[in-house]
Amino acid sequence: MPRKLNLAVAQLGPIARDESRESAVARLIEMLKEAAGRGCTFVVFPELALTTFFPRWYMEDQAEVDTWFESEMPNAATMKLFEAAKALGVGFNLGYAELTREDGRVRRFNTSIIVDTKGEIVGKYRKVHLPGHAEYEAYRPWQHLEKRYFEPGNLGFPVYEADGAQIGMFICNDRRWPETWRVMGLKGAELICGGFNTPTHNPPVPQHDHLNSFHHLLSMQAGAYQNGAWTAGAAKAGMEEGSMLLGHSCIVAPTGEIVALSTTIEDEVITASCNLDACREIRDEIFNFKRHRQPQNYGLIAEV
Ligand code: CDT
Repeated sequence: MPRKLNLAVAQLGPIARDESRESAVARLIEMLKEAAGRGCTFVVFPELALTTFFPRWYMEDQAEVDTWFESEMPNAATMKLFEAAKALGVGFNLGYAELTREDGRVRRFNTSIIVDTKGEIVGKYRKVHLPGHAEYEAYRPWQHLEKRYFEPGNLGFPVYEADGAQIGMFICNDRRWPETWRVMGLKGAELICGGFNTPTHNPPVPQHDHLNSFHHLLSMQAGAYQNGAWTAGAAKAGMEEGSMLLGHSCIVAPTGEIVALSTTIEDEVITASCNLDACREIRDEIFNFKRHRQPQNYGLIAEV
């Protein structure tokens, strides 16, 4: 019997700046229920899924910045999501802004977690590749201040076992980097998933704007095929506070084939039945890392 994971990706439409976390969580729970109704046992939610994409605004007051962060997980606003997941027997991957005290100082990360079907957090990832800039740039209609508000993740690219599946996470910009996928591929990930907030206008290179979806799907499909893993990406999509965000949430098979794709830029659940054993076809026969990799020639990739 092949090992099957009934997987859902829950895309969010826009979250307004003044929308409460409670409201966002209610939308996530609605989609969790829909996914459960379709027989799914794991749901991928977007990056920073509890609030609007706040790095589009320049803020100098750290106290104001910190209002966008969570210092506990679960917390009062998200507890209902954890309870619903446990009651429905559905695990999930959720992105949020994390404020924590580590090494004697306050630290802020763009974070995601894996919660299993018992409602327990079994894995955490902190975004490694932070795009954008750290200072105000007047020419941009919207800022992209991830480099100001977060520090790069310090957990590497871990792979966790959750309900019998080997699962790793990316967060948005990470998906464009082959190193992200390869490290988790080398660790045996069967599903590599995450969320994204991708503005369809990129001010430094507007001549690429029309290629936005292509570059997203190219990255998701290459990551899947070249590592023999299922990949899943959940968008925060649509016109959010005047900034258009890409949709095209997707589930991709280890062959690189897109098996589910969102068709709206609103809250939308897409699903696929994922044969986890299909990873072996690529890992054994095409990209058999043990037999064919030549790491003695790859040194430059890991040098600064
Ligand atoms: N959220 C996020 O990482 N977005 C980036 C935008 C890149 S342009 C600054 C992305 O790679 O989709």
